[in-house]
This record gives sequence, structure tokens and C-alpha cells, in this order.
Amino acid sequence: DRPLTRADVLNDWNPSMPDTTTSFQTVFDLVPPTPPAERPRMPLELGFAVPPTLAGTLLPTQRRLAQIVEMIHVASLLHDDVIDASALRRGAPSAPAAFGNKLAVLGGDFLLGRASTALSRLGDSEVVELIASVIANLVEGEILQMKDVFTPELGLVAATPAVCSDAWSVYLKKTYLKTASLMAKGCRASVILGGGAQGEVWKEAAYAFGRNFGLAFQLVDDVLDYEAGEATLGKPGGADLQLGLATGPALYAWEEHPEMGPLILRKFEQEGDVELARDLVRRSSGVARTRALARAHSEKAREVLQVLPDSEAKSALEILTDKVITRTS
Ligand code: 2DE
Ligand code: MG
Ligand code: MG
Ligand code: MG
Repeated sequence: DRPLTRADVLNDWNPSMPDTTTSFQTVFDLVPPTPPAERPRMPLELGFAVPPTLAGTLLPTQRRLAQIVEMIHVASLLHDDVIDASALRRGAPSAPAAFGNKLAVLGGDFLLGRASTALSRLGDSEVVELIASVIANLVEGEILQMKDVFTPELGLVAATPAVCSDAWSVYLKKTYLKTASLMAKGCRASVILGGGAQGEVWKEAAYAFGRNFGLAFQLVDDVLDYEAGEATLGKPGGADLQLGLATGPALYAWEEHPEMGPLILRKFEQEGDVELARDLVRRSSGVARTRALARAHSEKAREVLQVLPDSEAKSALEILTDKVITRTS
């Protein structure tokens, strides 16, 4: 028996592994539930491809950071599909559907472990702290989403401006924590790794870009849950009401239709609630107003980029601020 090397101990995130095609199928092959030939494949290949025109502008540490962000994102989706009991992801059976809840949770944990190793190897404690805090933010957002916003004791079922704005501030806070934090802090960390004299100004711009972009992204996700079906989304549509969640469209509809209040309060759990709520949203301008709010955030994201000098990377980010709104899946 040879002595264990450092790489053995770390179960190395192999630096020579090709950057763009890294698969974490291996974790699901560790405890095969079926013979290899019948083994389901993960729907969540880790995908990170740098457009060729931008490849030369990235530092190796920034490319690695992008992979780390992707690993944390995919880990959160593995856990999300367990929590939401969702059977479909990216047009394929979700990890819990294909492998069961236990392996889906462990697969997410495995990715977080690998991401932590890779993060520490970047050798920048400011970046480690920033990205580690994202993992806590994701959990905080998910828990905030589970919490009762309104308690029956308070009788807060009428759409008074104060109650609505309270519900909105919780919704937007949750949206930042569960989605925009990863993008905001990921962008900021990339500027930190890039160094340079513009330090604070660019860090703030990158953070504001990611925050607004991320809010727009999740607001559109919440709209598409109403507008699109499984065939385009590659995941179930209409899921949020089924999960008891009042997102932007329902919160706006509540301002226009007070009958929405009791449905939100009891989390659409009574027979017929989901259908009634869907109808109220349809008869309101909730979807249009949520889209308008997403657009305002995407415009803000574009605006804050303007402190950066023109470059191909900046143009790519500007294009993304459009795509986040016009995407259909
Ligand atoms: C997506 O929301 C979920 C985002 C965050 C999930 C965070 C969890 C805490 P959706 P879709 C589960 C654990 C975090 C880890 C492991 C880092 O609206 O519509 O449910 O795509 O997304 O299902
Ligand atoms: Mg989900
Ligand atoms: Mg969820
Ligand atoms: Mg969703």
C-alpha cells in the first residue's frame, strides 16, 4: 500500500480534466441502482462553453469560477427538484425521478463539495467568502419561500397597499436570495479575480448587473410558469400554484381582485383553489406587469454596465439583457 497523496485525499477535482465537458454522472455511477446498460443518464450535464471570441479574454481563474458557479447552480437544481417533487428537468426525467431522492440529494452535496475544493484553490479569500455566502443565500431564499407570509391571526387577507407591499418585499427578497445572489456575487467575484485599478467601481457595477439580471431572470421564470407548458419549458408548467406559491403574477392579480387574498393565505390548498387563482391571474394584468418589472430590471442591468469600457464581453452581456426577457424556455 502506497501512502495517500494529497490528490487521493481530496478526491481531486482534476485540473487536467477538459473544462467544458466535465460530467458528474460518476456520482450516480457510484451506487448503481440498475445494471449499467439501463442506467438513466443525468439531465443536468454541467455546461460551460466560452464563446471563441471571448475565450482569450478570460483568466484561467475566471473560467474556473464560472465552472464553480455552474456546479453550485446545478446542485441547487438537484435539491430543488427533490423539494418541489418535480419529475422533469431540461426535457428529461429529473434526478429524483431517475435516481430517487436520496441519490439526488447526495449528488447535489457531492457537487457542493467539489465546488468548495475548486473555490479554495482559487486562492482568494475574498472570493471564497463571497461565493460561500451564496450557498447560504440559496437556502435562505428557499426557506423564506416556505414561510407563511401572512398569518390568519392577523387577518391580512385584504389587498391593502401596506399588505401588498409587504408581500412584494418578501417576494423580491426571496427572489434575490434564491436566484439573483448567485449571479450578482458570481459577477463581482470575476472582477475581483481580474484585479486592476478600477477595483471598487467595477466590483459594484458587476454586482449590480448580476443582481438586476438575476431578478429579471427569475421574474421571467415565474411568468413562464403561467405562460408556457412542459413541451417548451422542459419542466412542468403551472407548478408554482400547485406548490402553494404566490409569485409576481398572483401578487399583482391580488391588487386587482381581492378574492385572491384568501387563496394566497391558504396556499391554494382547498379543492378548486388552483383553478380559481389561475383564472384570476388570467383576468388580471399580473403577467404583463410582472414582465414589465422584469424589463425594468434588465434595463437597469444594461445601464450599470455603462461604466465599463466598450468590449466584446460588454456587448455579450448587453445581448443577454435582451435574451433574458425574450426567452421562451
Ligand atoms: C429554483 O426555483 C430554485 C432555486 C434555489 C433552490 C435552492 C435550494 C437550497 P424554481 P424551477 C433547493 C439548496 C441549495 C443548494 C444545494 C446550493 O422556481 O422552476 O423552483 O426551475 O426553479 O424548478
Ligand atoms: Mg422547482
Ligand atoms: Mg423551487
Ligand atoms: Mg420556477
